[in-house]
Amino acid sequence: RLKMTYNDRINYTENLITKQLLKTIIVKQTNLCVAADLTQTSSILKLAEQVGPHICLFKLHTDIIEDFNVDFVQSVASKHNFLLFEDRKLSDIVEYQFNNGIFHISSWANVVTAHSVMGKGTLDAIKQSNNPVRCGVFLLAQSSTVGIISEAIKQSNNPVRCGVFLLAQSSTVGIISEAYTKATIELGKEYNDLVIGFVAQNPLFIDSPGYLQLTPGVQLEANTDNLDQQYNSPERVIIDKGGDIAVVGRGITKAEEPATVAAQYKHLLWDAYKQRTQI
Ligand code: UP6
Repeated sequence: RLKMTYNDRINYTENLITKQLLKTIIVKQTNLCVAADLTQTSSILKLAEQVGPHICLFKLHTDIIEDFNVDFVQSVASKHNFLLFEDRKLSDIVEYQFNNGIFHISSWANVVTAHSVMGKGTLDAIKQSNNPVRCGVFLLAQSSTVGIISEAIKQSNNPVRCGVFLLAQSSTVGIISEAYTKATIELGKEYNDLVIGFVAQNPLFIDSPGYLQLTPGVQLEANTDNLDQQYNSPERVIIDKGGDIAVVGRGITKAEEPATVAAQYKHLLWDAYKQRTQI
């Protein structure tokens, strides 16, 4: 997949969301996904207007939004032709997480992330209420952070008000093992109509051009966010790390002029793609 163009790869997938995403990437000439990790709908809408022309995907963590309502970014998404992405990392009680609560993910998201740790049930639950598929899935195969999440939890939970259980074993037929990444990719391939690709940091599944690699941890300036995040440059992520779509959050959201910086990332990422595919 690494040397192939996005256009050539459309024919290698039957997944309708992957096709739609690839077409958006080609038409807008952008493989940039912006992570809108903001807590107010007004700031998210403002950002969507600013970066909209430069992105293929707009990624949200709706559970951090304080005044969430279901319709709030849908009109900006169609105006600027990008897909809406809920980075929920679904894993537990998925049927309800996907359909219910106050976020109703299945009613508006085109793309969602899932953990493979709980096994097939996660994908089956998404499939049941998503047939025909309207929302594609990225499986988390590798993380861009080092270590475990305890430092981040500790910092905002001091003095300790909320205890944490870290999942060391699952009660489902899970796949926690040294071969987790490999097993995740195998699992994803079983759900090719649902799974768009994998969240990863290295060129994996290179013989499967129908799947997309989503790579977070991208920034021009920083190497780390002083918690666990590890950053690579746009060029490195596309050329060396095998990313097909790069996720940029604070590199753009914290900039004084998000629109200008998003355009800069878009051009660097697209040039890197052209270099990788030699077009
Ligand atoms: N994300 C990662 N690493 C992963 C998976 N997902 O950083 O392995 C997500 C985060 C955040 C975004 O949840 O929304 O990508 C990265 O934001 P940043 O560029 O501000 O670090």
